[in-house]
Amino acid sequence: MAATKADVTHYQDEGFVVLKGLFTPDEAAQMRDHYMALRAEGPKPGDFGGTKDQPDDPTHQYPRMIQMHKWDKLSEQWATDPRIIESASALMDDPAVMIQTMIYFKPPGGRGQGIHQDEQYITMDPLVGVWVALDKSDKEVGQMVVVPRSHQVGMLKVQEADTSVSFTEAEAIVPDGFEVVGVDMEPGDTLFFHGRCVHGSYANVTKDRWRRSFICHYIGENAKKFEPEKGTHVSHVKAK
Ligand SMILES: O=C(O)CCC(=O)C(=O)O
Repeated sequence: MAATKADVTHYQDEGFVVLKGLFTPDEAAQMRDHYMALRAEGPKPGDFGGTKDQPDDPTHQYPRMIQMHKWDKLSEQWATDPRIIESASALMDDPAVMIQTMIYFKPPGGRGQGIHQDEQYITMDPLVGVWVALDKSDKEVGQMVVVPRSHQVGMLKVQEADTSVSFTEAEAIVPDGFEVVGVDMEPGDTLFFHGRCVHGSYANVTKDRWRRSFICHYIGENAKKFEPEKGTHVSHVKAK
């Protein structure tokens, strides 16, 4: 069930699209169980628990894993699933090449990630982010938020994020007139967002619900690397 023509139009106009039920709830549960088991094995290369100024953030106990496809067969299989590859290729209008995998656990009380454009991290275009919900994802658990049509305004400046709610230290400065919108998702629903669509999340304010997500990034086969203008890359914000 790859992206339809209507999905492509929505993505082009708004900068994101949700493909409901791209993965089944059973597949989402399998991913969840798999990554909890991997996490329980202990530290993995590239673990990121967020800025150190909030030592009580449970994300430090459940750090985000990265590039699992390099050492875990199932991650590679899920990240190259034809449902994602065909959809990402149609949305970018360029054959999709997988470049990054991540699993963000966001346990109860876990911080979110300051809003940003992915091209403020990965300076390649076209780029698409793919976010598979592994749990029910709503406002309370710190669902994904997006800024519709922000992909049309070019690269935005960055500033220091509020690290009491963001586990990363930089965020995009969103121009006036744009709105931050939450995206409700069920396990298996998959959000595709343009490399310049501002997105991120707030904290999980529940005491007992997790918000796990499998996140991958793809570039177009014909993507070009670009030099970020001063003040538009997350590395241009001082690390805490
Ligand atoms: O999962 C989140 O809360 C944010 C993820 C994100 O912004 C990203 O992977 O680029």
